[in-house]
Amino acid sequence: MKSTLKIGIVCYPTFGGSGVVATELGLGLAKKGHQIHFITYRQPARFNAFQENIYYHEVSGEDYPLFEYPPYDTTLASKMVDVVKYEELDILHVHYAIPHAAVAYMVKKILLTEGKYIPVVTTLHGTDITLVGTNKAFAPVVAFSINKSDGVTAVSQYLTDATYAQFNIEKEIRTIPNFIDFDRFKKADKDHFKKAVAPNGEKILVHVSNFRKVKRVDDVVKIFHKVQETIPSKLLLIGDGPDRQNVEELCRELDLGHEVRFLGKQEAVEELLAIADVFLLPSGSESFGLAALEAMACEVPVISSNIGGLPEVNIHGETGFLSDLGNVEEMATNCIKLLSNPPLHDKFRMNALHQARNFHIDKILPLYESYYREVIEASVYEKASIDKE
Ligand code: GMT
Repeated sequence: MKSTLKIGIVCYPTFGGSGVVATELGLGLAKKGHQIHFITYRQPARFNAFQENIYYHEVSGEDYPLFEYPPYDTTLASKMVDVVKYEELDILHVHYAIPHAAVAYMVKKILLTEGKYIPVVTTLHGTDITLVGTNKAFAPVVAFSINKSDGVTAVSQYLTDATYAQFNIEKEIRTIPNFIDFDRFKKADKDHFKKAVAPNGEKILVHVSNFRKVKRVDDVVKIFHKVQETIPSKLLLIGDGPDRQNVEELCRELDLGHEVRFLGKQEAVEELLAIADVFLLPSGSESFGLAALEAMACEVPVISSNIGGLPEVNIHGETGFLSDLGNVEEMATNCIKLLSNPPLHDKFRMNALHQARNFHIDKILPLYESYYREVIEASVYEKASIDKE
């Protein structure tokens, strides 16, 4: 088999975790010499500079008076067919089952009519299974398109198990965890930054998310409210989304106006993580918790819920503390325990870094590369049996 591959990556180009993982994966694979073709409706958020071996194919929305809902799936499928054919791709890797896995199946069928077999790997990220996927409006298509993918990966053992539990899955799901690029996420000296945020040496608590209900940003504020009663501190809220207005109102009610800063969507999250003392992630559902891993790589201990895949990332009593969903009292107590005990805090910082290294990009990327090769090899037999039909 060729030493480098031509890979099509389909994802949501937003700040959501699945888009971030897909983009970082593409960037990492391109550095290793693979040719990467992103197929999406907007340039992915973290792909913002020219890089060798990377191509971007924009899916344009078709507007026509008849279309109350522009048929994105159809335009995406047509673009995928076009790119697979003309760029002679070896494999398609689609991130987030809905609608990408179903569209990939259609693409496969279209290409088969021209005698080309394109293997498809689907990566499940979380809400495509746990929240959206279980919705009756999507469920049959999700199960079908997972079963029709040539390869399926999930970003945590929890998500693999949850997928088997929720759907009738005939395929082997390979767990390949999310990863971290240590060239980017690392502890850095940002003292000037720290002084601007916490001029009197206050502790800095950070939360990053897309402010959806599932992230429970109101719990973040409630935890902080308790912490700042004991420890002078500031809270940085990074990201934006539907719940932001409610969270802002809660901050006003609790009179936290001067202690909480809403920073909105930020490209350089690592610069803010570099000044953080604790990261808060009390989510109601989290298949992995990439934001927590990014914090840990910057030596920031994590206070989180014990939901979903979070215990695979954040180790209770070592890299941070985990609590039952909604137990803001305990989360605040654990946060105070850490922040008021510098030797313990330092130990947790080092443990967090150590644990993050288990998810080093150099360890995880080869897992994807060998999985692609496995899937491509198996698909040769698949194609041969179809040719015989
Ligand atoms: O939850 C989000 O913020 C976005 C969502 C996505 O798919 O874009 O994130 C999911 O995928 C991430 C990357 O694999 C995981 O780190 C998140 O835990 C997961 N979110 C949920 O399961 C709620």
